[in-house]
Amino acid sequence: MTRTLTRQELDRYDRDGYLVIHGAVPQKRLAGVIAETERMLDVAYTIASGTAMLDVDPAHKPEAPRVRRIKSQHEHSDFFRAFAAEPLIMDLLDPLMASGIRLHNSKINMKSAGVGESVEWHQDWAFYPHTNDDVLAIGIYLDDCTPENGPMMVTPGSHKGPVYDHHEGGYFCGAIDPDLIEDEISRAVPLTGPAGTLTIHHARLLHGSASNRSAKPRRFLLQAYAAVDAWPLADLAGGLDGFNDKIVRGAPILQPRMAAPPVRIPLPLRPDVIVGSIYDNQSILGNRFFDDREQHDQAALT
Ligand SMILES: O=C(O)CCC(=O)C(=O)O
Repeated sequence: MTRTLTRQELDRYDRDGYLVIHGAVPQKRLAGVIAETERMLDVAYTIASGTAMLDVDPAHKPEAPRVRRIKSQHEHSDFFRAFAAEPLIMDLLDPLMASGIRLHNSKINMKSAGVGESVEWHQDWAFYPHTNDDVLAIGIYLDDCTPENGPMMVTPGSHKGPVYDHHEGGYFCGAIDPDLIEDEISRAVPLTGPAGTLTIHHARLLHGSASNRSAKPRRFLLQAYAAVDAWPLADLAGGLDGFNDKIVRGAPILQPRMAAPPVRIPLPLRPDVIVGSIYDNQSILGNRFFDDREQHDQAALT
């Protein structure tokens, strides 16, 4: 059984830029997602450093794996390729994307108990500006998420505000100097809920999350989507065929819809930073909001 967003939810999404839907993913479906996630992590015991699929912490060792993120799970798993087009997600998003739905990216942030790293404040839009901003991400908590284990924090309504600079020293770093958004951060709310809770957040919404110092893991699956008529300004990964292959509902078009949302191009990249790791990318931010970097570096030494 699937459902679409109610009128009330659509109004809230428009006003706040996010939604939290408890119980959205049935237990049986969630169990399948968790089983496939765990299967993909098995390889962590055989690798000494990060791969195209796994982003690992500097303290990672094959005998004591520390995976921060599974990257682009839809490219490495048939299960997740299909899950990108999961009807329960598609039917929810349908009224938000009239021209069809294209997957933009996928990931599973692991935020393991006691060590899970923070994600500094950012807007996804800064990473992938498009011709219009019908761009969003759904998240599914694979574990119960409480204020203690690093919930995603969001600032309601910020999707209608400025697009902030995500550069440091002239390079794109995927994070905002917290001094620039002090007021916004002070009114942020945590998105919590039991495992199976589904979140939707607009690509321009300000968000971030603290490290997980609790004894409970907080795994969070994210799938980002753009309306089929929203075309990326900064890259067309995989050429036109690859781009069109990512359509999960609807048909290809060659006429993007042009709107006028504010944009800033996420370039240049610092040459010594690993492309595809938000953690490495954000590590060049001088003024951090979440204070785990020191503890994290300490852990990496031990
Ligand atoms: O895992 C989180 O809490 C933050 C997710 C996020 O913003 C990201 O990975 O881009």
